[in-house]
Amino acid sequence: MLLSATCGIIFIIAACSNNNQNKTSEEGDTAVKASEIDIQFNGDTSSTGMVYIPGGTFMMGADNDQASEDEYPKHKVTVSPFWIDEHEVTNAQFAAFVEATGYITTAERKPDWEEIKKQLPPGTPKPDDSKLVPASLVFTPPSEAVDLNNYAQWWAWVPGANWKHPEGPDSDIKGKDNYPVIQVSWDDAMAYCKWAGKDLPTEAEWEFAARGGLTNNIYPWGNEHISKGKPKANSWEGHFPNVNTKKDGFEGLAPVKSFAPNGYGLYDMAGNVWEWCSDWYRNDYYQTANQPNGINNPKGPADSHDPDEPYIAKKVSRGGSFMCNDSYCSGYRVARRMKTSPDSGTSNLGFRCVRR
Ligand SMILES: [Ca+2]
Ligand SMILES: [Ca+2]
Repeated sequence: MLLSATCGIIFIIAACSNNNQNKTSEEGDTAVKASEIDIQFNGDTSSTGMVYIPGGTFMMGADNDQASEDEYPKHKVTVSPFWIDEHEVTNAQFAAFVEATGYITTAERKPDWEEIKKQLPPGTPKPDDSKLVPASLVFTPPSEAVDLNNYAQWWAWVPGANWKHPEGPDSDIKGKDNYPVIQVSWDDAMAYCKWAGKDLPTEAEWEFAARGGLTNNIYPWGNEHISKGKPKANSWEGHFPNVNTKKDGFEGLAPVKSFAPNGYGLYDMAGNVWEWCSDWYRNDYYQTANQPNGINNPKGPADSHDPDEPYIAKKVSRGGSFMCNDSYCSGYRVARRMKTSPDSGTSNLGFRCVRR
């Protein structure tokens, strides 16, 4: 449960307080589904803004005693060469996609109770209609120290929150063209990829790229602890989630490329926003991926299982965010795995793309 910081609308039904019940989405209650929007490739085959990753063989998984069970066993993986975005997809890039396609993100659509209840324990009552409105999960830090096992204390289901209004209807992204886009679901990220003629990275591609050509390294930059030396990533410094010392210069999101790149020239592979991968999440997947001769270009398991929330199918995300520190998730480690339902958008989750 500790790592399951994000799990979409399910979460409000279980626990989340709604502190904006009387606000309505300015985007309206559209019920348009992603599949009803025809996304066409924009025709741009250039590699502008992307980095060539040579491919190779590496040991994937746990590197230190902070590793959680799902990072074991460390196992041999080979990935073919690919291209990957040098930074997280930005608001400006996502805006261009929406402008070109008319795409409407998950958070801008009215949730479908028939779909939601499939992800809940049988018999879960339907939530109040006031909660089944276009909305997204917004980080709302408490003023006092709280029990880190209860993430409902720092997440709020906020009607009207979406990629253009990341903290709710009264917020916007003016002047933040070069910030990572947030409040985007896995479905939204895949729609963007389709338009861009790209794909989401597999979990193996992501980790290979994050390691930056180093071997058995804990972080994208090597093994020096994140809090030592000069700031290396946008993380949470201080006592999570109520005290943020901003030692790295940023309380919340940072513009992309605010910190030094890793050995492959990739920015923010640690911190800023978590990044969606294409794979389903299974806590035990590495046990089946662990083959004597290694495994080539793994694409993840055929289905999802998270023992913490067994009714919810989840996709993998990687790299940690501005909300990560050692007391909570240490998500900036290259081996750290996160799991999130594909219909969820949050304040600390974005993506970058690959082309193969
Ligand atoms: Ca920070
Ligand atoms: Ca990142």
